[in-house]
Amino acid sequence: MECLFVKSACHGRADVVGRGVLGRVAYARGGQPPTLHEGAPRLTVHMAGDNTEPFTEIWVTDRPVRAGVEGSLVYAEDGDHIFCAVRIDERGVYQNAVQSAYEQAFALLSRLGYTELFRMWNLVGAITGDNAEGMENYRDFCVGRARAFDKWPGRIPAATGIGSLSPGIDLYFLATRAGVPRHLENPNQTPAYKYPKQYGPKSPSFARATHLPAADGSTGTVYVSGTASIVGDDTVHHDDIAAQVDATLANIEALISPGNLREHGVEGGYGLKDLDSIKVYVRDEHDLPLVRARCAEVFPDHADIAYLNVDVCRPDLLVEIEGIAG
Ligand code: 3EB
Repeated sequence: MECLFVKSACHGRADVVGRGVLGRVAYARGGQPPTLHEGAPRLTVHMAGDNTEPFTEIWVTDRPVRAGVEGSLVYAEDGDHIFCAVRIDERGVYQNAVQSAYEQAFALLSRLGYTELFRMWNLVGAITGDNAEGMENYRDFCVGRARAFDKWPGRIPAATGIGSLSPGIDLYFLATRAGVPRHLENPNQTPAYKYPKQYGPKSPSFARATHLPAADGSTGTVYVSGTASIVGDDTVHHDDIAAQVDATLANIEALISPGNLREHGVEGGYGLKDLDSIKVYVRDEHDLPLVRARCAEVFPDHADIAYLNVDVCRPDLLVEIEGIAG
């Protein structure tokens, strides 16, 4: 399985043609709920605006794919991996709908035998705005997700939790067979699921990264969660975008370093030059040039890298970065 970013103009790209598609996520200037499109799940999320380019993230495989719809979930599986997407429409309070969407996804994964989630994306409209009861939408979301995970025997994987530009919540998941993933924490950050109550009644359910082994015994793939300028549980470098970018990059480096992988029982290690499928979320449009310049220096020239101008889940966070090391 492999992740590709495709600009709308390159539809017939050679690395997509002839391969199985597990899912397409269009990062676009408007949203559409998930459906089956040309035999594969497609979800369109409102994440691109005037300052950033739309693109489509495509999960491809060389194995045969079977796709389906179950309730509001759309999914495709190849025997090793499953992609699954669901949209939660705008409402006054999200927690019950979030819990139910997660539980439906978990039930599908259990039924089809993909009992280990290894990556999830949570794209939350008005993420730092308030719900109908005056609770921040992100905190409301975290309550529902945490309740679903409380009842799930599997472990908590890497994730992105980030703003989107329309109301409602888009979720998509990747899962695999039991016993395969290892979930990683960052020695310099408090595990998010142990954040203190000041950040919300239920702490965010995600790991800093998830590792999947390679078939040939090499180091394998590390799915790096959305990472921000947080040390311990504190936001550091308020109002300083350059310093927040550097603290974020330092967090990613520490997370994927040989020392931290060894700590989690994984041989080998990675650096920023091993990242691909990178998404860089920037809150303020006027910070985009600085962030683009810094990322161009540190990430490989050949990497797929997308910039998104959206809100981050704490008002004091100016940037969040995710990627895949391998
Ligand atoms: C943080 O480290 C920044 O709630 O799924 C990053 C990745 C963040 C995932 C989530 C939130 C989530 O707390 C925010």
